[in-house]
Amino acid sequence: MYKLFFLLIAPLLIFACGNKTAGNKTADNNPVDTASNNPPVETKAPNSSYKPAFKGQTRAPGVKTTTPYEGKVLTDKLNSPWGITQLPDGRFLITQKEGTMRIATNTGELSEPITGLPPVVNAGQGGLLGVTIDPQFESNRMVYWAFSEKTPEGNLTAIAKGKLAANEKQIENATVIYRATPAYNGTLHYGGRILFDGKGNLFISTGERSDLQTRPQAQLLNSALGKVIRITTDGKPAAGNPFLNRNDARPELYSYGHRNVQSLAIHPATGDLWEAEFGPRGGDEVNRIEPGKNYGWATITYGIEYSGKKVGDGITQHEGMEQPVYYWDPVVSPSGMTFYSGDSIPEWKNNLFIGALSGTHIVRLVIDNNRVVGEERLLANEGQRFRAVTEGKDGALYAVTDGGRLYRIGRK
Ligand SMILES: [Ca+2]
Repeated sequence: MYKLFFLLIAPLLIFACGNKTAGNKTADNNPVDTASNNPPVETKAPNSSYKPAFKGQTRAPGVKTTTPYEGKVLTDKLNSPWGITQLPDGRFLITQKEGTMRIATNTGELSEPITGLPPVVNAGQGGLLGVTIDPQFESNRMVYWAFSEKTPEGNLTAIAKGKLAANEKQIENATVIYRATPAYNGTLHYGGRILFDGKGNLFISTGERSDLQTRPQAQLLNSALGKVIRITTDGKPAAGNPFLNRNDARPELYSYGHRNVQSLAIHPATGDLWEAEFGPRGGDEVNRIEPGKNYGWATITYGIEYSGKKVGDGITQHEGMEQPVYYWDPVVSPSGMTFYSGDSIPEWKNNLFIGALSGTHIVRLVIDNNRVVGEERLLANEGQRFRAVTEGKDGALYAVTDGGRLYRIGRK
């Protein structure tokens, strides 16, 4: 009761006193900013002593969802799910790391595993990864997915497409349309998200394969490692890609300088592509992706090596390299994400929701003018590694976890 009194009366008192503390000035103008004095959700010490490039780039003020909501476990019978996308009829198509897909109803009934996909390297961070469906799925039943493929030269992130059979038991005519070369003998940092760009092309994300040997390729335009890539549904470079006219660059590249991108989403109001990527020890990032730009890894980072040493020269800013919109130190390990475009929980509109693996929660970021102005942790008591989040047509969020759960997070 006292708190409520304080919230109602304090702004009046400040106003009446002529407000010498101007920091909270916008509080009455924008409901998003009412929490700008709240402490950040992160309370642990950072690994590095790096300073953010601008206010709010890390440890934004904590916010709290006010609409009553609940996270309900619909099933716990999935086997290491990785990607999730909604079908036109409201059910969900979900990949399992082992190399199969399942269909789940929005009450949690699961189909038998869907087979017929090319073999995957189900080891380390590899396996069957992200999935999306064709914008014309209702007429063509086409599905697109990312996976770890074994080749004679090593493993790589590959993209394939195929038709979901009428009986929903197989993928028919599975065809690999793109390979993010070079291959490498390792099982880490495959990236692996995939989504349509709104113009009929596919955005896909890769990783730099983790080792010091392959890491520099994130900066190289003649390598597909550590990139966001844009291709047609036939695997060709998309029209309008930023490096189409350069001899020294691969035409499928869209942005570069990434470490390991497991999150891609398009902002429902601006149409911009956003991504999140894993940092090393500290330095997980959220970026707004513009074509042709360099996102800095491994020249700039807010993280340090797992050994505790600095990465490269230990710098966080460099001419010609983009600053992350937001970063975490310590890490949360951001995997699949989505923007919320529904009306069911009004304060979530255009917020970004990210599955956190080591963080074992769902990150909610309130974004205003391409900056993060609030952060909340959802379902932090569940103890689950959240692998991916998508939005349902019913205005709820649906999330899968490494432990095999499918959650519905919606209005109570
Ligand atoms: Ca970066």
